[in-house]
Amino acid sequence: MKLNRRTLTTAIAAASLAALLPATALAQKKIVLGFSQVGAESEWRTANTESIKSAAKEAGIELKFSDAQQKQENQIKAIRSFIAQKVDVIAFSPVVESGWETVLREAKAAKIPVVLTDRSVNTKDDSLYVSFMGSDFVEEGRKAGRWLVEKMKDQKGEVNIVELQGTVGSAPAIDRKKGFEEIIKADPKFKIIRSQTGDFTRAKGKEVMEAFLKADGKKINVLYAHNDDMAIGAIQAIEEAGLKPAKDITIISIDAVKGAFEAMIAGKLNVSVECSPLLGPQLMSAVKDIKAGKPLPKRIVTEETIFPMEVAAKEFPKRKY
Ligand code: GZL
Repeated sequence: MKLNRRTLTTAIAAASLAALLPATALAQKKIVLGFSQVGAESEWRTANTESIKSAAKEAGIELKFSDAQQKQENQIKAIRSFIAQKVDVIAFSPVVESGWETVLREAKAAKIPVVLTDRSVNTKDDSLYVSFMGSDFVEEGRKAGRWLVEKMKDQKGEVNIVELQGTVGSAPAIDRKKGFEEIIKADPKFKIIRSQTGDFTRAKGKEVMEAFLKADGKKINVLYAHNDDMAIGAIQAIEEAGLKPAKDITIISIDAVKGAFEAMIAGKLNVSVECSPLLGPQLMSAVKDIKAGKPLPKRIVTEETIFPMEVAAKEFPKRKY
């Protein structure tokens, strides 16, 4: 191909200019992270979003953030958009466990590394993501079960439990149910008499608890809610039914958000199992490691504890979410 003099001159000028660019300018090209968030369905999610946004700012990482309003198709659209924009890394909290392989293969084909945060995906091909960082939801369910077994150890008769499940098909809903049942099945006095999704929201939690109370009111001894928002909604329904939450009905929940501490201090919630949303700093450090070519563990588990109402007032001032 014959280059005319003009093109040749321009090419040489451009090459010399690039050579003059201080290396730091090239090295300082900002890392671009595309993040697809589940939605804004709970206090936990709001705290998780805040942690990611503030940590990206702190780390000098350019964040492209998308809120999927709890719809998988919106998350898939967002991931495709990040691929088209050629971001450096993609991270997301999958709203449900299944249906991700096609879009994750597209990210792999585009050579864009993917980090799972908070919730994981069902896949046989774990080369589709670099690392999954988040809580052990089965263990959270076990902690809830162990607390109940201890609380009811002197209870002779049946313990009738109603369960507010999280979003159908989501890892936390599946695993929190699994862990809780693994523990209570050891004693036949524990019976889950009703179980239905409240989709992790206060409104739905209240609505479903109203239906439980209408059907089984006086028979209900325990409510096991997969998150604090549904528990708080259910507390409203229990009070409107003329019953005393945490006394007439023992209430166990998960997340340990501010609203849960307020309910425990008010004597309306018995216990909340911690599930930390503060994944932002860990995610940004992982993104930087990926860009620096450093290996990451496939699974990074968040360390967590449990807060019974008796310690709520003392612990509340120390809480970060
Ligand atoms: C758990 C997270 C769950 C929270 C809910 O890591 O995925 O989703 O428990 C939130 O509050 O809606």
